[in-house]
Amino acid sequence: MKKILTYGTFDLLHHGHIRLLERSRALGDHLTVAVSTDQFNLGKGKICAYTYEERIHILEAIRYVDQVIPETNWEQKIEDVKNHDIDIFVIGDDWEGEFDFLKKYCQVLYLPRTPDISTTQVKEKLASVNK
Ligand code: C2G
Repeated sequence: MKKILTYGTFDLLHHGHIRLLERSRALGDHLTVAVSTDQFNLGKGKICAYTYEERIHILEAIRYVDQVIPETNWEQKIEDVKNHDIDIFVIGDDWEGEFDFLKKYCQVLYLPRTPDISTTQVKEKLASVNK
């Protein structure tokens, strides 16, 4: 069984997220998604619209996602790859090169981001229509 792993916040889920998850799952037989906790997001400068519990509930409902685990720090990836017998680490190419250190443990892929959509854009669009 080829196991895939990716990480993210996945706030205000949109089709860019779904396309990333869809392409990731298509690389193998099982996709684990490590979802950033609210505490970890504060460190990323992100305050989410949806809580961690809400975000993992949404992700667990997605057909491409087989398992959801918490992302609580920047240092957990090597252990996650080892503990979950991961074959491929995948993430959007906005992170190009950032996780090449994982190449010692698994294949590392950066997938093209979906253009013209982001959680920030969704928030801005909502703010403008509610003025
Ligand atoms: N993404 C995408 N296209 C978009 C927006 C996002 O492909 N238009 C991808 C990102 O590249 C990432 C995933 O969707 O692979 C989740 O995006 P975020 O929730 O913004 O995740 P991020 O804050 O980048 O967290 O340790 C890694 C970090 O936790 C990644």
